[in-house]
Amino acid sequence: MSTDPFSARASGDLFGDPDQETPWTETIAPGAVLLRRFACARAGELLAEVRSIAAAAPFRHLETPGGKRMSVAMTNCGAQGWISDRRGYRYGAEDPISGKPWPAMPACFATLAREAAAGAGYPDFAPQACLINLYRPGARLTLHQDKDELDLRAPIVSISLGLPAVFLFGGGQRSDPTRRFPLQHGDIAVWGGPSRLAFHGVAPLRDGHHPATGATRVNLTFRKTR
Ligand code: MD3
Ligand code: FE
Repeated sequence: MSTDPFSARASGDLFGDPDQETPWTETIAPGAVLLRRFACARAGELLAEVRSIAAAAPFRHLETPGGKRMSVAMTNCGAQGWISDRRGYRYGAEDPISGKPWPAMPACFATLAREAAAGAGYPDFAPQACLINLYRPGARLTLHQDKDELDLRAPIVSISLGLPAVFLFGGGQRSDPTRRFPLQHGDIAVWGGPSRLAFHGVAPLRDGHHPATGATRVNLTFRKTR
């Protein structure tokens, strides 16, 4: 895949945009908070960092332990990165493609993730891992739990950029009913406490164009892995 994941038009510097929306907060379940449009003002800076991370550690389609190719393309930055292969799901310090450490987590990533966690009631969040998910039309994440982290007391912070997606949010059992939440460019979700092990997924991405990312959605998830 190309090292420049977005369209040529993707500059996306919304700072100072008079159309900038004022952020607001929605609590969707105990411990789960949506900070709507919270990342809009910093989206251009975040996406420029994603580009330079992808130049060093390209987006790739991982294989599940069952041998299926994931439709979402992934890369990582930070001390630890999430990977999947025939041997299982895990965190590791090196990119298996290059054998080198994952690119460092940019200061603006860590700062925004910490601010978002604090805004949702989780002070002093210090993420070790940032998984970067790239969705093209049709890409999806089936219902799953995030349980590869050793410290489940810390929340997960998720930043959505580019095309909108429908987030599926269930309960503690796979069979629990799911609710659907549209996630837009600049939305941040924080999941912790009683919601930390909730089943969740992302519905297939609809085709479209976003001025900041072209025909893609980018999601950053920040985690404390141990
Ligand atoms: C709800 N990513 O990478 S993060 C993932 O949009 C993942 O790419 C989604 O799920 C994406 O694992 C959304 C949202 C998220 C993360 C952790 C959660 C939602 C969660 C943990 C508990 C409940
Ligand atoms: Fe997840």
